Amino acid sequence: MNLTAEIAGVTFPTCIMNASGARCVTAEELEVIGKSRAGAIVTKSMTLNARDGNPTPRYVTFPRGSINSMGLPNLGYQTYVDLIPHLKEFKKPIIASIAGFSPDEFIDIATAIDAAKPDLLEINLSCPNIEGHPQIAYDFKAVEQLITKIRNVVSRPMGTKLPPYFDPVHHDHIAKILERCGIDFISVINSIGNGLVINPETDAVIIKPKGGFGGLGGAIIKPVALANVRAFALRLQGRIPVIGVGGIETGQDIYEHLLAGASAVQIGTAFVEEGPQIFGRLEQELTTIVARKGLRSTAEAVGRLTEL
Ligand code: RRO
Repeated sequence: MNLTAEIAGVTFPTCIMNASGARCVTAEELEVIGKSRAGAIVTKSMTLNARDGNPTPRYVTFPRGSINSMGLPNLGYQTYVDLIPHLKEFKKPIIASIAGFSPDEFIDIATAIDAAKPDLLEINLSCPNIEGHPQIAYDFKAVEQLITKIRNVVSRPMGTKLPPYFDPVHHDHIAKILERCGIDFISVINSIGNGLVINPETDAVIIKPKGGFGGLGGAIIKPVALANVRAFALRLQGRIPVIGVGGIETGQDIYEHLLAGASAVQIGTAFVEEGPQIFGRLEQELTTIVARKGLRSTAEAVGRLTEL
């Protein structure tokens, strides 16, 4: 079975990789991904300076989901710049995720990381967990201004990590902006921002930052993820490939993302919970399903969803 994917001219040995944020902060964690069957190494979103992140508990699972408010813990972009040559030894694409607290920070980080030649850059416009810093992706004017500036300093393929949108008008609007700005791929969705999970035994929230509000992930978010993959795939028609993220625990979930129009997928909560062996398991499960459908490659499944 051919499980490869091609995104922005880069070939991925399989279409299954980690999502930014999941076990990908330290050199050791990134090496584990490199040695695993993951089809790429995706870094944690990197900021100008190293960050410890928010106070704990800041990531908790509950039945069929997770809530996090990590607060961008990462080693600072320079450490990742220095690490990229080593990570290239694993012979799979490297996606460097970047996040800034101002346009100038985004530009400084993008300039430096671009020079280190990761295979692709993923611009995170959708972190929900920093107090005083709203998710940029919900401010369409700010998105266009920021992406235009970053595009000017980046020569590598460059995509954006988007949050879920909940109205077709918003999908229309953001898709047009991404096309105008020369974006090479999108990853959808980031966690569903600012959910609240309550423990009825303790009458308390389950994570500490932001009064218990945090980004939702895991199986419960799959329908929202699929809707966003589908909405963007229909609008972008392959001109900008879509990486599907959200709610993937099984090969069946990946198959659904492919049908909706994802060319590749990223695994967040399930990778955190299961560890690196998840990539081999998902590969096997996906292979079985795609073969049963009579297809020779996962690429053949992309966008085949039918409507009633
Ligand atoms: O670090 C985080 O709190 C975080 C980030 Br940057 C993000 O993009 N998405 C998320 O769920 N958590």
